[in-house]
Amino acid sequence: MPVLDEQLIPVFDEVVSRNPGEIEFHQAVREVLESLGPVVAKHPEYADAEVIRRLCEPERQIIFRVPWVDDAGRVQLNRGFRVEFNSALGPYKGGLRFHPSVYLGIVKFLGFEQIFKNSLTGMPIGGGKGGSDFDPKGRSSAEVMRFCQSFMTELFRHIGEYTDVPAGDIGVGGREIGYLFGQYKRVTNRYESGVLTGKGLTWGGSQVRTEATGYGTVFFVKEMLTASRDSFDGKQVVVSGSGNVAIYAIEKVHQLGGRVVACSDSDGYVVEESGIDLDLLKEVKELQRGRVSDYAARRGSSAKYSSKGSIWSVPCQIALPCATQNELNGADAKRLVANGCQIVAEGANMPTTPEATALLHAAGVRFAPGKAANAGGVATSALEMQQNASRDSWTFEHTEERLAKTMRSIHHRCLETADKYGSTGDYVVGANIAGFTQVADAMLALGII
Ligand code: NDP
Ligand code: 2IT
Repeated sequence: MPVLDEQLIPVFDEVVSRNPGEIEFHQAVREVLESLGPVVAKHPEYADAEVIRRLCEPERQIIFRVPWVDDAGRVQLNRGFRVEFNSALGPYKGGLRFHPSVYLGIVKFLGFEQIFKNSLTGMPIGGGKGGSDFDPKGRSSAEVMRFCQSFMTELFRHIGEYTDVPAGDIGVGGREIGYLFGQYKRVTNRYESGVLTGKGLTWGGSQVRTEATGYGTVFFVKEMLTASRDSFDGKQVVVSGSGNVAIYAIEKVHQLGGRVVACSDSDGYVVEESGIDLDLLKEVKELQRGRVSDYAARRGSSAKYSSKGSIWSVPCQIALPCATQNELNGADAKRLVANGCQIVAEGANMPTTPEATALLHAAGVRFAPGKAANAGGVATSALEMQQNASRDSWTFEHTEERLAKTMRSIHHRCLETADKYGSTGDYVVGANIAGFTQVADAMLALGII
């Protein structure tokens, strides 16, 4: 495991003691701090102004009650969160996650990651994240609507196009953004398009936002392949998850000539040597809100479904974890290495455990961290904000080209920065340092706030 620079040990210890039990937040902070040794050595001004300690403390954390009534007339209760982490570069920006596992530690890890990711995009957006322990699974659309309306009835007072701009994440897609935007509009009496991103195309949304995270991850891998004079042509790819990020990662891999042979959900995974049938997967997941097992049943004997074991035992040259945090562990990394995997790129946020990351690194597998590889989603959200601000809308082609250009630029910045700080080819170091220095310099310029 990488070690922490001596100067940064007390900073990390303070994060652990001030945020007890928030293990995902500790993990995300540690992973960034591990890269910053050479930066603090070169730039004493950051320590003088306590930039890193301030960066690890959210600017504001909001926790609120979300009561709602289910279809049977019973009162239900959930907890809502919005962590406004850092606004040095722009209004807080980051998604909302609705999943039973959500608690403050998850929201803080995601908000912390978001600061550096948003900085890497080069767009004027700060970092934040929110969500709820609400479980949308098995709930009717009417229940989801009532939950979203209750959630926004409190959240509205904290957000705004110049303050904080939420979007989707796990469990929050176009349907939920619609209900949230509707309630925001109702309680504020303002058609403030720029307050949320991921909106529908007929009411202020941007082309390509739905596809952006998955497409962007694959564009990033394309840059990695191009750097070694290689391409997706004929490559076997495994994508975990089957939600928004996974579906559009699969689509772009197929468009670029690769073959995705497996995908998953939290119940199991499906393997299909001839390639996942994306039209059917979209129908099952997006239209019917079904499961990967339903997809497998519809495909018959060409697909093998398994509810046991790990998707990472499926041989591939490229692995794209696109489901959730810590879904790829040490044992999985060993399997990937043994099967000849060459590239792992994180479509999800922090899906690879620290042990797995270290094993992949030691084995020479090229590894793209989420804050670089999945930044295409939030970058396209920033393009949505631009279009809203100018009351304009761009074509699919133009927006996709902007996304591709952003991913090229992030890839370039990662490699250039890694090289400058003596870790040539290390995307983790490059992403962390490039993301950090831009925010840190802004924080220095803005004074002790
Ligand atoms: P979705 O809700 O659309 O899909 C999530 C997928 O991950 C589902 O297949 C789900 O399976 C699976 N999953 C979720 N939680 C778990 C779990 N605890 N164990 C196993 N599988 C799980 O979410 P997204 O596709 O939007 O998000 C996926 C990842 O990408 C997240 O890490 C998110 O933070 C990240 N991300 C998303 C962006 C976006 O724009 N949406 C942008 C950047 C990153 P099941 O249905 O069984 O729960
Ligand atoms: O993790 C992420 O970058 C997102 N969920 C998207 C955030 C956004 O504001 O588009």
